[in-house]
Amino acid sequence: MMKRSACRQMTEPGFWAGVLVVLCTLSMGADVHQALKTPSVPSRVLQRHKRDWKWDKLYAYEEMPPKNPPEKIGKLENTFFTTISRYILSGEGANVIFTVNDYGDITVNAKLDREKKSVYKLSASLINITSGKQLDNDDTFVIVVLDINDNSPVFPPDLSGSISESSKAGSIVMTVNATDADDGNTQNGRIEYKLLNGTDLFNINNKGNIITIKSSLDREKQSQYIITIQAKDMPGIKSGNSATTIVTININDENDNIATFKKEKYHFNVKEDSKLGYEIGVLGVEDKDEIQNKDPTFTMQHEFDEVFDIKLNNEKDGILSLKVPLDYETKNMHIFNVNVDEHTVSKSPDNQGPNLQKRAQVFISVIDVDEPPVFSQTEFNFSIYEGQFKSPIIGAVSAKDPDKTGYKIRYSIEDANCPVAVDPVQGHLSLKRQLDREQESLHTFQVTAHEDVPNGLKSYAMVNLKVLDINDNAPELTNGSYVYVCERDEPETIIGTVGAYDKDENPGRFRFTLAKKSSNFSLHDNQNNTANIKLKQGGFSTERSMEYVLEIEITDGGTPEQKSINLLQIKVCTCQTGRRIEYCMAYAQTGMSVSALLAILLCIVTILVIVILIVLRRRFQKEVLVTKSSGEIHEQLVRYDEEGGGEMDTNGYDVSILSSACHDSGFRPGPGPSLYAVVKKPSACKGDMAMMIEVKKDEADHDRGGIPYDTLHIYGYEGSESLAGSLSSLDSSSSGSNLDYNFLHEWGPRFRTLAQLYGVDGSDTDSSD
Ligand SMILES: *[C@@H]1O[C@H](CO)[C@@H](O)[C@H](O)[C@H]1NC(C)=O
Ligand SMILES: *[C@@H]1O[C@H](CO)[C@@H](O)[C@H](O)[C@H]1NC(C)=O
Ligand SMILES: *[C@@H]1O[C@H](CO)[C@@H](O)[C@H](O)[C@H]1NC(C)=O
Ligand SMILES: *[C@@H]1O[C@H](CO)[C@@H](O)[C@H](O)[C@H]1NC(C)=O
Ligand SMILES: *[C@@H]1O[C@H](CO)[C@@H](O)[C@H](O)[C@H]1NC(C)=O
Ligand SMILES: *[C@@H]1O[C@H](CO)[C@@H](O)[C@H](O)[C@H]1NC(C)=O
Ligand SMILES: CC(=O)N[C@H]1CO[C@H](CO)[C@@H](O)[C@@H]1O
Repeated sequence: MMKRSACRQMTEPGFWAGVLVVLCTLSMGADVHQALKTPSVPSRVLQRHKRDWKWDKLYAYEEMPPKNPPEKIGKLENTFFTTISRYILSGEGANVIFTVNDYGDITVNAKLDREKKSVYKLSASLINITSGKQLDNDDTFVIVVLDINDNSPVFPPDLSGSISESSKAGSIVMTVNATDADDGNTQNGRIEYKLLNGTDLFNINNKGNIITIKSSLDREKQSQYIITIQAKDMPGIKSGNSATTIVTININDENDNIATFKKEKYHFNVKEDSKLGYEIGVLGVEDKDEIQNKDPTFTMQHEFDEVFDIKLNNEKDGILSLKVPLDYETKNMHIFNVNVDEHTVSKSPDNQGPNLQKRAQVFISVIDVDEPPVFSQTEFNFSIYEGQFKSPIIGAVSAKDPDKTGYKIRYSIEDANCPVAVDPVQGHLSLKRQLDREQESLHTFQVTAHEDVPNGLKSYAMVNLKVLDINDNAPELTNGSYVYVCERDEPETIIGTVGAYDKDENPGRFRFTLAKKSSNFSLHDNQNNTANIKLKQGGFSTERSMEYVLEIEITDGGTPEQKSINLLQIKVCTCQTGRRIEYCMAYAQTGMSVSALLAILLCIVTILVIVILIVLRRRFQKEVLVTKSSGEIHEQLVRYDEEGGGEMDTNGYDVSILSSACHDSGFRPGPGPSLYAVVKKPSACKGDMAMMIEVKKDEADHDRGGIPYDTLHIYGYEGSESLAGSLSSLDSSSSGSNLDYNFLHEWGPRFRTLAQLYGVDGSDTDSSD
């Protein structure tokens, strides 16, 4: 049975108002279950045991303070109930919150909270007190906790929304959802919303909690609004629990303002030597929109847009820069108009009208700067024939001072190695030395022009001097070494092809002829810079050790014609079929190299000198030494590459000079053996002779630039009373047997062999000197 006593307890106002509403609904005869729409409470529980268990729906109000005696909320009834049986409760809150007495009355012993637990599930059983036996099957039932309006709506923290400034009236800004812990199926848990301020601009529909705008907003006027919203439960009734929150609404920017100039006139100064792209200055513009919505475009007066350029900087101001260099001497002031415009998404009402500063005047003063000279060309190209020297002028460079002062210009070439000199006043270029195209065909150098004042400015120009070719080189034979004749070659066989090469440019076509006719070979000019060597007759054999040499004259096609005679060796070879070489005749003797020849010559000369020394020695021994005053000094060189030797070769040296060298008794030999200069003749020459030899020896030792160190130097010394006689070994050898050659031992190890040949005994001389 539902207890209706609660209606009597509605004493506290406000808080209990919600309960009152519920109860009044109930008291008006409506089914509680249907009114609350609680599906968890069955309309008829325990249909099966209808005859056994019987109770009505059980409800208990939340937040009721426990009473004494505890409040009865219902009664358990069972058909098997007798005085000796008893009801027992089990399940949620059994015997603590809910208790049952001997008569089946269920009471609440504690304060309930629907927001914590809204339904309690219990089961009841009936037992025989004496036997303790169950008298009926257990059955379950529920106790529903009824809601009272004990919770207020709660807003989420930090509510904010945004809307674009051009949005139309009625556009949605945001939704605001507050929550109420009370039963949402009752008015206790339902919420209505209300704007407490800002209602002139915003609207909130009290059910859908959607905030809309009443009219378009202008971010440039106010970019953020803070409004207070109230949420209240028990909609439609003045009482109820409420909460308020602050909502921030941001207005998003749109490009709805056009850009305008901040000033009517802009003045700038620019130096005339400013580089391209130089930033002259800033044309400040005003645009109330946020930076990302600033998009000004500038248009310049015609023709000036070819000189100047306007770009946007990060602040979306116009940056005026140089497109072409300025020249003070041509134009020292530039005045022009610039228009600014902007395409906007929408139009802000406060940014329209005819008085906007959409045009500005720009004044640019060009400042004069002392500029360096300017060459008439940045690069000069000249050409001259090689080998010329007398022809004085190659060409001329010229430069001017662009300034008003117009200083004179002086020219110079800073590179000292440059083969060209420049006239400092006229700028004429002339050759310092002859040029050779074959060495360097293009000379590139810099000419400097500088103002003829102290600390004058300089500028440079490149000059390319091309050296033109003249035919000054004779042609040469190429790849002649591949020409050979096979033993089995028939007459008219082409045994090889020769080509020609010329250092000069464009020599025209080479012509080939035989300088000396050959009975065995002929030469055929192919008219294409090659010539074929043909065999006139066969029958060559490697047996006969012959090497054939053709003298080929090659003429080039230049003017003047240059020709050369080239030797072409033709070997005789045994060949397999197809002229494949098997074996070629070797020509060892004739093929001897020049260096080998030189070496042989050197040996011959050395032996010769030694012989002369010996002869001299013998002569001094034989003859009575005659004191001589110092005389003329001769110096002659023996050259290696001269043929022959011996006394007959008077070109090489003058033997007679040597013979008189040390008849002088004052001769003092040098300290050690050193080729000819040390000829040690006991007490022969004295004073200046010895000095002379030392000086010459020293010269020879330290002369790096001259003749190789191993060249034999012969220094003759002849006194005024020269008794020059023959040095001939034929003359002197006959009496040589009784001579004392012991001095050879004193000359050191190089003369040991000679000493052993001529000397008496090598052992006793080692200790001397
Ligand atoms: C607020 O509740 C409505 C429905 O009641 C829902 O559509 C909306 O998404 C909710 N908004 C927020 C911010 O939770
Ligand atoms: C609304 O009230 C809040 C809090 O008092 C205040 O900060 C805000 O500026 C008010 N808004 C308007 C539009 O008056
Ligand atoms: C000079 O010659 C070079 C090529 O050698 C050429 O590139 C250049 O244009 C020429 N300059 C002038 C001014 O003729
Ligand atoms: C020799 O030179 C000529 C012309 O340059 C060429 O045609 C020919 O093939 C050469 N011969 C050999 C064997 O290299
Ligand atoms: C030159 O002429 C000869 C004979 O006409 C020919 O065999 C050869 O191939 C030619 N050489 C060149 C390089 O044209
Ligand atoms: C030509 O060759 C023959 C051998 O084949 C030789 O006897 C003769 O001397 C050669 N003539 C010349 C000019 O080399
Ligand atoms: C109603 C009922 O069953 N009562 C029984 C309770 O237990 C005692 C002792 O077992 C019985 O004598 C009663 O008949």
